[in-house]
Amino acid sequence: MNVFFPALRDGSSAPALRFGERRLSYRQLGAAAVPLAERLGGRTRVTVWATPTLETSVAVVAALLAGVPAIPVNPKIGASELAHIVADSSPDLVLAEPGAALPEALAALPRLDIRIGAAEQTSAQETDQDLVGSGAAGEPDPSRESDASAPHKVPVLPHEPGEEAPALIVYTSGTTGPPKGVVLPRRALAHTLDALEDAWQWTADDVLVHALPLFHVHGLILGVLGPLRRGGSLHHLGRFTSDGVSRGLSDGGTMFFGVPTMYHRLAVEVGADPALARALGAARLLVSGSAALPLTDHARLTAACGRRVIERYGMSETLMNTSVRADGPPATGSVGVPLPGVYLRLVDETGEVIEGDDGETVGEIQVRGPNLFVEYLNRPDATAEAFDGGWFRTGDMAVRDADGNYRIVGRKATDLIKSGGYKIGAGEIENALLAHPAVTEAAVTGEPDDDLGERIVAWVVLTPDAARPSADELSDHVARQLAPHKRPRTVHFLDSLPRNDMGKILKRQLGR
Ligand code: MLC
Ligand code: AMP
Repeated sequence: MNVFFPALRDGSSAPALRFGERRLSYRQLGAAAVPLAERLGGRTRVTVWATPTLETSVAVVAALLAGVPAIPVNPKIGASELAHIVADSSPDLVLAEPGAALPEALAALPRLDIRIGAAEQTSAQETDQDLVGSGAAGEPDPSRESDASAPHKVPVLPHEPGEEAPALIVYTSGTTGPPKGVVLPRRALAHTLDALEDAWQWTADDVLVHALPLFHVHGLILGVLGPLRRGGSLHHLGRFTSDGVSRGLSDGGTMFFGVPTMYHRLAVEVGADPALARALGAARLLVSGSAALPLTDHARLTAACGRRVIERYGMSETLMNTSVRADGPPATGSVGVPLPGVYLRLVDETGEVIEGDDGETVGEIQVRGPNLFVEYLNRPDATAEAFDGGWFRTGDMAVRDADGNYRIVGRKATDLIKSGGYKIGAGEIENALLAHPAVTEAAVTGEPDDDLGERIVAWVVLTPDAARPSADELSDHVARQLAPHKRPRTVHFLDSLPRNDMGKILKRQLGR
């Protein structure tokens, strides 16, 4: 039988999830997620208001058990991006933690609160500590209790769906237009997590520490579903601080996952913080992903704590493709070798496959394997365009060395920006700026930034006679329409944008 989380079936009192001081054992997680999964039966798609909480984790586990695709949504999402996601995915329910104030587009949908408290369906044999589910407010929260003395009770899991059933729909930015919904089947999730078990020797004894958001692949699939599939545990820090990482790793953490911006901040602070250096040095594995980690940060961290950070390379559409192996050579500065079962090739601009491994010839990475998504929701055109036969075109440019390691050297599209590990399309920000009444022309670029990797920069021409907005006002406008991490960090006001004879904006000339 197809069981996504074997440890849930055992229903042990081993720790599964910890957010701050709130914790759930596998038994408690099963007792929360199984009744919820039963209530989700028959739904087509559910939106999850993806705060970094136990509730979000329980909701996604329940949706997986029920075979109902879940759409995790950034709780800081702006109005127009949310309107697009709701219209595109037409969810029939929203799952949220009790008390969460939902924006209009979600408040209009049927809502189910994820309560981690005493269950509605109680039985005479159950003690308070057994009662974890979508119950009434004000009842004891077992996530704050010890599970050690609770009687052993194996939850009855529903029959889980087949491998190709869609599990998650994750929205990701493209170069133009609004974000696309990436439909990820259970097969892709299971394959990626099991390939990482092999590459990282990830076991039930591992305690993963991280502070990633739960509405993208990195934090949700690797960071929550990963430990739960292994029978290990997650300690989520709520928000990223170097202090939190130091404390989390000193308190039993064995692995840390972060984006390069987090590692950069750790690298800046670790030299003057011996406790942080000790904590990082004692971790079994430090993994960076979602963007490139500069060699200077690698070097600073290794010098201060004696450990190497390993990089893995993935994408919303492909989940994980490659990794530096925990049991392999360090390969610092590369994203390592293909994961088991995943095939990569490099293709030059004429469409020819590059056969050599000279570490110098640059080509686009194309990927094939069970880790791939099914389609972009409602976008057969975009899905067809993304594939070259059975190979997915990543748009990432790389070289391959004689040991089979891939090194990413750039991106095909200049209109995709990676800032803080988030992928952001220049086009969606330009459209948001153009929707402001004072803006008549807009161009957006990504400029190098030590902390964020790339910083969003806007170049705007104002409508004659309109009241002149400040840079902050335009930046806030984008944050309100899209999301705070999509706000331009700098806004330049110009009299006109440089264009070629066809009227196309010459972005490379901006700022020169
Ligand atoms: C910034 N802020 C401003 C501002 N500039 N507010 C007003 N005016 C301005 N001019 C706000 C920001 O919006 C943010 O608000 C806050 O100030 C702090 O900004 P920051 O310091 O720049 O960023 P920070 O919030 O500290 O976040 C850094 C970070 C974050 C690294 C913690 O970027 C992050 O969590 N990144 C993870 C991205 C991720 O998970 N990517 C995975 C994608 S999956 P507020 O309100 O937001 O706090 C993928 C596949 C794969 O890529 O391979 O993994
Ligand atoms: P997303 O669409 O948000 O899932 O982002 C996927 C993109 O992140 C990839 O196409 C790469 O450009 C980038 N990426 C992910 N991991 C790495 C890495 N380790 N090094 C460089 N780029 C990365």
